[in-house]
Amino acid sequence: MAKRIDPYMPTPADKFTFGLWTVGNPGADPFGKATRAVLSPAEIVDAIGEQGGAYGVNFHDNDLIPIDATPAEAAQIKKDFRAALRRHKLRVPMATTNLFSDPVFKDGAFTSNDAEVRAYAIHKTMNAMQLGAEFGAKFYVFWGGREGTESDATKDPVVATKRFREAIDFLCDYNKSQKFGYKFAFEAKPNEPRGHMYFSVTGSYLALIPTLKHPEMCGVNPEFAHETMAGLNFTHHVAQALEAGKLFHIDLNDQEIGRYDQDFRFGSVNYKAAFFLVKLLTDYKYKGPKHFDSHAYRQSDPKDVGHFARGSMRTYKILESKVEKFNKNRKIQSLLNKINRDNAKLSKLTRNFSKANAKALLATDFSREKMAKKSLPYEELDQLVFEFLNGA
Ligand code: GLT
Ligand code: MN
Ligand code: MN
Repeated sequence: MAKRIDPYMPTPADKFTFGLWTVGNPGADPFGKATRAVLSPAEIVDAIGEQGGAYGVNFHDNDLIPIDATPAEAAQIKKDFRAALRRHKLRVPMATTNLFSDPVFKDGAFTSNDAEVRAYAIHKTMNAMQLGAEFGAKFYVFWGGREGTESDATKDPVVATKRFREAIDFLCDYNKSQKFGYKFAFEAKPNEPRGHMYFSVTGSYLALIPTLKHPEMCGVNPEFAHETMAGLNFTHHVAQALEAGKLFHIDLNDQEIGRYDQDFRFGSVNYKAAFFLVKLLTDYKYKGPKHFDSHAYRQSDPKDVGHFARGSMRTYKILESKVEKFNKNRKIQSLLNKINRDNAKLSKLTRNFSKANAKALLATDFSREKMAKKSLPYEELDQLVFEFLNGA
């Protein structure tokens, strides 16, 4: 009997990636110790590779090389890591710097009030960029984990913005001078670990980028949990980045609004929000890596961590196949057609300003009452979405 092919089996073409800190997360939290063994980078690569279908593994400098490793230790770790990547045909698409764990960054890195700390943060990033480049990384993520305040008495937010820009401009030029070929991707977060983080939403970075020295080198890495923890609609933020040509990378996970920083498995909390995100990425042909920045529940043993990793990829694939069906669903599409009413004559007038268009528009007679009476059967549409997603 022929084997049935699993339609949801991921392949490297899906560009699913995991961070060393995600599958390798040992389950510690602010209230309790680790519940799983700490794995070496090579062991984490094995755990990811064993699931099959992943594209790559990302790291912070210190996920791979501990901050106080000797040169000999570093060389051995790199050797083992490289061998594991080869074993599983995994690559390193993205690298980043840990600018948040060490006590030196207790009050920020690029925005610290201390010029010595700011310089050290840039120096650490330069070395981390070198490390990522050794493994072929082409995306470089900046998550400002400690950039922010608890009390606004402590820092001037305008000065902080200028300091952040200065650091990025320096590093963009360094990227050029070393010919690393990185694309920088900024990741926003509203809070945790700081009380108030600078650049709290993706749009904050979209506004910063045009003010940089090398805006073409810079884009964003939005994370599902981050806008969501502030109660915002993540998909809308991603859409704005996409539309601006700035969606370089994306972090997929899940989060309940109003709770602690959960980093749950993608799609585990809000199925509907996950579906509309996958729909956006599919409809607009997002081609960058899809990084699962999440970790298994604290209760999970290593086998269950495998379910977490496989589940993350399967969920995406399942939602992607739903998108295709959604876009072909006759009832849904005919409703959408009804709702989107074209008017070629008026659109021609408003597309571009000209004195003639302005005059014609002012002379147009609009009936507010008639317009307001046009039906918008959104209840019908949203119920169809529910029934479609739940297979009724
Ligand atoms: C950290 C954070 C993530 C960032 C990582 C990159 S580290 O786990 O919670 O959102 O993407 O620095
Ligand atoms: Mn997160
Ligand atoms: Mn992230």
